Amino acid sequence: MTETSALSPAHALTIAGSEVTGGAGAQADLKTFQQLGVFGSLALTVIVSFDPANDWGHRVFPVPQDVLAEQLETAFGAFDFGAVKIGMLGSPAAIETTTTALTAARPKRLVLDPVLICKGQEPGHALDTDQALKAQILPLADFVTPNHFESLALSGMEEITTEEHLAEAARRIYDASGAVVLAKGGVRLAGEDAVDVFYDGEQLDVLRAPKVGNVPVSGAGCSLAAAITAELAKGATPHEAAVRAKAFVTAGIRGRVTGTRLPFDSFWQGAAV
Ligand code: PXL
Repeated sequence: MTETSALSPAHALTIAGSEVTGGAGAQADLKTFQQLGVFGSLALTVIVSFDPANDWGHRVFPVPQDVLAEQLETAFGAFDFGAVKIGMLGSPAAIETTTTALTAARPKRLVLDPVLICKGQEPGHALDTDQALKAQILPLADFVTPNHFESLALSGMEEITTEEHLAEAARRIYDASGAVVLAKGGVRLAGEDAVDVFYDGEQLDVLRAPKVGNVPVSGAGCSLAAAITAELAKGATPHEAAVRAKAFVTAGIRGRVTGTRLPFDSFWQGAAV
């Protein structure tokens, strides 16, 4: 049975970073919420720009912690959200601030996109953030959507090269956290299909869609977790939300923005249903 949210339209909050070009991050979340008929609010954690003169390297400006805390106080003061998404927090300090606010507000249906690093960043960059996310935010999450790299980090597995490995990672992450898992294979697993593994402690379901190219599209992961959040806010079950979000992401990747000066293609939320 699905239950409907008290607010109409359903409301969702994202706690996320700005990615200036607009395919990923908080912009992706808000566009996804809108496209799926959900009223979106945002607490901004960091502001990401790139350096066009230096191979489009990431430049990350953290929002001061008191400003993040004030945004969270406002958002939770204003609305009883149907669901809340966590995207890029960016630092142990932001994780601490967010944990404090979540522990006080106890929002329903917390979806964690465990963003450790962005494409193109060095893995070593994120170790302290990785530890803090695992220790503080993951135990609060109801749903988590790790990509290939994040599944390795959160499951402790040494390699994920097959569907069976991905399923094992989903099981381990569920067992450790109690959160429903959608572990994303994306273009990292060989084969014709982009495969994601859903696991909620009882049901293990492998979601498939034909791969669209072999290069990751910026914003696909953010939009997937945002679509799950939107569907949960509207009253979907976790499995229904995962299935609908997968369809949304497949459409947005097919309709991706190409041919810009950016070194990546961008997900287009407007293409998706
Ligand atoms: O796609 C991961 C991601 C999430 N959030 C922000 C980002 C990125 C990648 O660039 O900038 C703010």
